[in-house]
Amino acid sequence: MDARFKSRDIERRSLDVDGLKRSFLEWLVYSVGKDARAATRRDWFHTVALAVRDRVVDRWMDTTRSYYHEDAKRVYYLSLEFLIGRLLTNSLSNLGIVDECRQALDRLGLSMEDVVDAEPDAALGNGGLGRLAACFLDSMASQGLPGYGYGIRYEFGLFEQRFENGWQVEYPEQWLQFGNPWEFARPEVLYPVQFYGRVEEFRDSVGERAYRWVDADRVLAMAYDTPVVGFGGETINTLRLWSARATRDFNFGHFNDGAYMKAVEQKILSENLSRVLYPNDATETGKELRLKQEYFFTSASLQDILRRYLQHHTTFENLPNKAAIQLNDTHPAIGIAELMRLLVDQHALRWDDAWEITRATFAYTNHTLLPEALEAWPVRMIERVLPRHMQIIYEINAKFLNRTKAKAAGDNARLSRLSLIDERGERRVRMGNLAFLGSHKVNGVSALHTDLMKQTVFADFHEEFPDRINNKTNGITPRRWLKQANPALSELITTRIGEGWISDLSQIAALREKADDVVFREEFRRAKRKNKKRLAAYIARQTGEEVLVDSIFDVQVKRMHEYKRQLLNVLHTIALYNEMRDNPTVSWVPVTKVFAGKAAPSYHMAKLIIKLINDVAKVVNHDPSVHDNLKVVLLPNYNVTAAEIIIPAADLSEQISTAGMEASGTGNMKLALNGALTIGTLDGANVEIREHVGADNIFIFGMTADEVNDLRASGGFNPREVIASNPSLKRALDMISTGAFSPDDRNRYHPIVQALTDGGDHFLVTADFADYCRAQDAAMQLYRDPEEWTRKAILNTANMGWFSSDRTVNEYAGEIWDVHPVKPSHDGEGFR
Ligand code: GPQ
Repeated sequence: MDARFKSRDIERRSLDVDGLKRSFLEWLVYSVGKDARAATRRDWFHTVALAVRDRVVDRWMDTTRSYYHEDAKRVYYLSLEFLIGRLLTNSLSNLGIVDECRQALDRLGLSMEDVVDAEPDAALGNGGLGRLAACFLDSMASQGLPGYGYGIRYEFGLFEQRFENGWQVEYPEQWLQFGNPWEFARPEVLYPVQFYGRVEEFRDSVGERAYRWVDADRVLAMAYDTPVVGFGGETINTLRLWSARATRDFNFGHFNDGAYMKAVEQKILSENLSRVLYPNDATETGKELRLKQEYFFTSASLQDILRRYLQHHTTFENLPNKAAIQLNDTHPAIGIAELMRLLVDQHALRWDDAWEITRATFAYTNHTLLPEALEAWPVRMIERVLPRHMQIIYEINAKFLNRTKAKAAGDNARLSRLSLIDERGERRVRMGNLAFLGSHKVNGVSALHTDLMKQTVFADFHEEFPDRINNKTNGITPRRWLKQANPALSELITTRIGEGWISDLSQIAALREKADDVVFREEFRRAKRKNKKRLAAYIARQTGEEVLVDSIFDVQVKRMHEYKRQLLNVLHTIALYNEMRDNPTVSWVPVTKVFAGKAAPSYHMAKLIIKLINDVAKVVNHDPSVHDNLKVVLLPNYNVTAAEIIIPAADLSEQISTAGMEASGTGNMKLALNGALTIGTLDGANVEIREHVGADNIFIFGMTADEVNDLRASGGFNPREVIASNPSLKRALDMISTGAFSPDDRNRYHPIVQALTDGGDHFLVTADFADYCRAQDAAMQLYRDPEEWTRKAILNTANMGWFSSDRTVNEYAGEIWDVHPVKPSHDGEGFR
């Protein structure tokens, strides 16, 4: 081999400062096409990302090849959302070369922060569901589990949120505008996906009735692969995202007619499939394009999974032993009908065999009990878009109901609840029921949520299949959410207990005894203060507002949703504002209320709440009578990157949803791990967080899920009575309703006041207000005692080990997937 080639080859893998620096310069010139004098920050980001990617590729291929050679059972995580955020720090950190990279950049006169900040935030998701998928990818790779992510390569991620005159305005998020250095396009990995057309019945070679789907439109799914670097860089897994391409013969007829422009238009239209992420969170849309997106990525993924399986097998009975497919919510649930179609129509399996294989392969995770979020596609629409799948769904349903009917002994109400078809009003396919029936395991995402699943949405199915529902409490990756986002605290932790916690978060329990160590407390506070300064600077940049670093940073960051009750927090803010104004001589604990979160563009109430927060901020922040003791900020465009700055700086974590409504929450875990004390209801995973951190180290308030249920069952309550009996609540609401925060439009908040009063206050904001204020007071009193506060904060961090997504993923691997770690062999050139 040419010696020059060889040395460059080695250089590509070198992990020391000199080697990194040399390859940065080489990449800058030969791949980005700039010299150091002309290079922009973005050029440097691309340069560094490409050089880092070089260091990943060999091990990535080793990993893939090891899975292949061992014919290992793989898990396929099908998700319409992956909220991965930036990847540069993540890759460097998991490869263990952050410092080397910083020094190499330093020698080139560049700041690491500038380079890191030039990376766009990959927001291919809305909120918790999408971020969970990203945490799972990290955990699977970090534990050597053969796990693949499958999703859509949206050209536009979740919209960029700006505030104009206090209102949310959405702008397109063009994250791919300047190219994506992490991905590899795979133009040869291409699968056809069909829509529309009709079904033809025929007799197969042995005279059996068979079906084929004809006259359909066709698009192609093209793969883009992103390496997923596990901690330590041993295992590099794959996130495969599909992009829609028009077929080459697309409407060839138009060309013959000379209607060239029309053909090109058609091509553009068919590629719309992967254009944009739906911005809904925990709501269903019922749009045909969304259904097509779901089928598009599911079908392509299944074709890819079967192709991989068939490399080693000639029959399908071993599919469940070689592939576990996890459905992240019902979005890919059409895959159950699609796998049946592929097995029965294309591979000529008998129905019953195909069904057994399908059920043994799929598992389903439910993420919400909210009825408005449960997908139900009109039968009419599925019949038109996916005619063969509609037949298959009918067949699955008929066989199931026939078997149940005998048992149900004429209980028609029960039968109609179990049906895959909702016959009330326009007939619809209940995707949750399909997912349940077509899976061998169905899980909820916190202990409470799983219990409620058994009692509510899936009560009948649970009775029918008592072993199917199981719990897998969510988790978060400690790599991104502690090591990378909070270097100050992670370095402190590592100096005291070593770095084992990074890959085994249970080891963080060793910090418990440090809670009583005054020196450690001082250092813990110093780390928090550093993060608060960083956030204060960010707030100033983003909003122009100066906040006190020594105030309580009281943080509520999450999607804007009525059930998450940002309104409860706003009402407390107004009440506190009034108290401070009424008692100017009291020495108040200064408070900074930090909000961030996007509202679905069509969710008018959530957008009105955004405007209210901004209006309240305007009044409070400019009122000299509160002496800077209270500040309110709503940070724009909350995303993973913003979360990484906000979360490490929080003192108080707001987890205040109406009990029974938040399936789990994962922000609650990130904040507690970073040493924030939680103020929260007994909802979702808050219940388990309390068990782990201890009831003394968390501020719990409000009604329980059972109490909420009983109250609603007994016909609700009268919010007007509650309001009348609580002067501070009454005053706050009166101010909102009379325009104290909206002098330019005094009726602006009528819909909010209406919802909280005559509307019946469905989310029980007024009902929980008094107890919430009591908990807030307790938090403020505690904050006056920094030693005690810090002790509790340390105990939060120390007791959050169980909430690592490594633990969660291991539970899935052991109890649902039956997949095992594979150690990639990195031996010898021949293998590369
Ligand atoms: N979740 Cl159904 C979403 O983020 N989007 C959704 O569409 C649905 C659920 C969340 C859920 O609200 C949180 O409580 C969970 O922690 C999260 O999924 C992950 O399970």
